[in-house]
Amino acid sequence: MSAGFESMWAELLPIGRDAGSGGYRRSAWTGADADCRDWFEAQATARGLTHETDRNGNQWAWLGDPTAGDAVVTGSHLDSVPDGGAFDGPLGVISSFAALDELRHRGVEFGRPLAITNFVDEEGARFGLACVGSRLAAGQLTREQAYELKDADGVSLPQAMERAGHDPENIGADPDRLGRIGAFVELHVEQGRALDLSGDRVGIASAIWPHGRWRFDFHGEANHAGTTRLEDRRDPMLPYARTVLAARERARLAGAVATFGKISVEPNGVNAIPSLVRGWLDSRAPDQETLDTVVTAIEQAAEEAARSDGVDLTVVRESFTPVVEFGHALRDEMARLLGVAGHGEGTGRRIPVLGTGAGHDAGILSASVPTAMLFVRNPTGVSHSPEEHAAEDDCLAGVTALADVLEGLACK
Ligand code: HGY
Ligand code: MN
Ligand code: MN
Ligand code: MN
Repeated sequence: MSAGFESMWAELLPIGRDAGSGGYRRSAWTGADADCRDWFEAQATARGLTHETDRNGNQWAWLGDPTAGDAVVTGSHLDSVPDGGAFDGPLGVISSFAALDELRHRGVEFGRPLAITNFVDEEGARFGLACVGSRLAAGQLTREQAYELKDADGVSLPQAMERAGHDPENIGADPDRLGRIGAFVELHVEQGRALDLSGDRVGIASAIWPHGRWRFDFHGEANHAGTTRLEDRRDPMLPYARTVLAARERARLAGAVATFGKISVEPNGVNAIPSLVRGWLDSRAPDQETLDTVVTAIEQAAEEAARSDGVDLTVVRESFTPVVEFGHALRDEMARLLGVAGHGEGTGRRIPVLGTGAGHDAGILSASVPTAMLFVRNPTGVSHSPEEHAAEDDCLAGVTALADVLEGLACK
């Protein structure tokens, strides 16, 4: 990797990495997150950029006047899912700093302010809602709603912010700040294999699938695991298990995806039949109608299963992100700039344009700001796992592509 890229990677890599799993545990407002934020500020300062943390905890590193308006902004996030990979988020932030280094090396002259961002709490791993920092800034999450968010230990978001040294008093919409952004480009490791299959190093996002998170609460009756006859049980684990299997089948039939990846059981004892099994569904689909169909089918299957086991069920939709179609103006300009710069020549094809089922801050911001995404090839497509990977030369191709886009957008 180029010296700058390599040294940034080497500094960031150990932060929040679990020695056992090799995965990352960088939940928002934890110690690991604080170390990542310190790293971000040091990178900004080392480059003479003006570092600031906005009211919602998002970090910005500015080149030029932050108040001038029409800024070109690039960046991503540094937090991770539990035992997440090294690239999801950090590749975008490191590539942004490396692309700026490349532009300075080219000796370009900037005609617009440039900023690099780290959006806080993109994964939503701790408080259950993804993209908290960008949702707050974009007014898609109110201060009141944010104050309701609690982690598994009952620590509220504002408490966690305060303990991490960030005053939560003024969290909320930041229209002036977003109004000063003329274009936002997020580089991200692809979370899928489209580029691997097409043989391209980089690609452009067309859309983000509609997706959401639903909480299924199966209420049964706690009882003794050893003395309660099977016919006398109201065991919520059974309808939960049936629902997990039904979700996979309904998603397969609908051409969607559905995952029950998180569960909580009360009282959670080996020798106790649970009183409550709480399961979280993450479901996504290429379009809204398919998503509605598959979630309705899963809810119906859960209700039938609960009824047959004498268990009560409540379903709560905890979050939802509608389909994001990235605007053609910036997306096509990015494709033009990449074409002019010769990206894709190796394959003789135009830069591939691909949809994704993964949510991103860019998806949230696209409602307020012209936004585009650049993907870097992931040879296995694996993400949200310690196995997540991107090859060195693909990462550097991503940096060059981002630099070419930023030069075209921000320079005279
Ligand atoms: O869940 C997502 O798609 C994103 O990685 N937060
Ligand atoms: Mn992610
Ligand atoms: Mn991400
Ligand atoms: Mn993202």
